[in-house]
Amino acid sequence: AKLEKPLREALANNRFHLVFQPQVQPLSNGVLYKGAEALLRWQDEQLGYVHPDEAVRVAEQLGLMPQLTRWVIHTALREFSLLSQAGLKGSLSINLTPSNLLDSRLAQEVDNALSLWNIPGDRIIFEITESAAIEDLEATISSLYGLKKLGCKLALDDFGTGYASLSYLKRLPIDKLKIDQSFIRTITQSDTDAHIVESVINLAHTLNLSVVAEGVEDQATSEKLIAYGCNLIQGYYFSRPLAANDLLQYYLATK
Ligand code: G
Ligand code: G
Ligand code: MN
Ligand code: NA
Repeated sequence: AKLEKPLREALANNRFHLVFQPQVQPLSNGVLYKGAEALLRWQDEQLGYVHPDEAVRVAEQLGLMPQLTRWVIHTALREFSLLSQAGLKGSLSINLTPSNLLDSRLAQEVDNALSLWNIPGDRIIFEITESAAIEDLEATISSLYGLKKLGCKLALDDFGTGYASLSYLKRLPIDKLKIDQSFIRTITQSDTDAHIVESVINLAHTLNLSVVAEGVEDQATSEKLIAYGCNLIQGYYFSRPLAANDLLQYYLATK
């Protein structure tokens, strides 16, 4: 793979960074800040911007996903700890792939990082992001319980697309559901998509899951989701992903 050498070098030389996208609860007179999702960014000297999906795909192929994820977890928790000392409240969401959950060291590493940065586990949400189907469901579930034992919350990401299916809702010990942006984007134009989203929100609430909608780009979409009872909104309408300091400014401005 042409990305092998650059990826190995980027891992060795700390060439990645993270951005943070706010998740909010819209109010009639502003927004309530609830948390942010950490998103990987890689700006390579030669290749330019490499999309995180691509970086993750190559890391999976090369068996480098444990290292990449370790970098993400440590960096995200370090930055979150500094931001929290500066006054940031709310949660931090971190993406994990199904392969991460088959790494038996994961929960121990998260535990170590939480202790190192003095972060209560219940401020962290792990988003299970599909890059492949979950293969070993028993091992995955036991790994998820390892994270839950640390107090962390779990979200099923990209719900409605690809592999993220109803059987996962039934079997995984999750707390939240993130509805994929491909459904959200069209709810103001397509009655079918609007009905699907409304039904998924109702289904989630019946199962005691809270719902995050992502990819919200305008007020009409946001208002429709709120009318449906959606708990949290993430999208460009409220904020693009931000550098750590800009996240703090965003939070302070919403207070
Ligand atoms: O900002 P956006 O283009 O960053 O993200 C694109 C995709 O990359 C999303 O599906 C997101 O889940 C994934 N992604 C972003 N950051 C990470 C990360 O740190 N780990 C994993 N596994 N996926 C990530
Ligand atoms: O991990 P996940 O698949 O949830 O990744 C979130 C992705 O969605 C990131 O790539 C983020 O940059 C992107 N994103 C978040 N909000 C919006 C939005 O309002 N519009 C678009 N086009 N992308 C968004
Ligand atoms: Mn995500
Ligand atoms: Na998603």
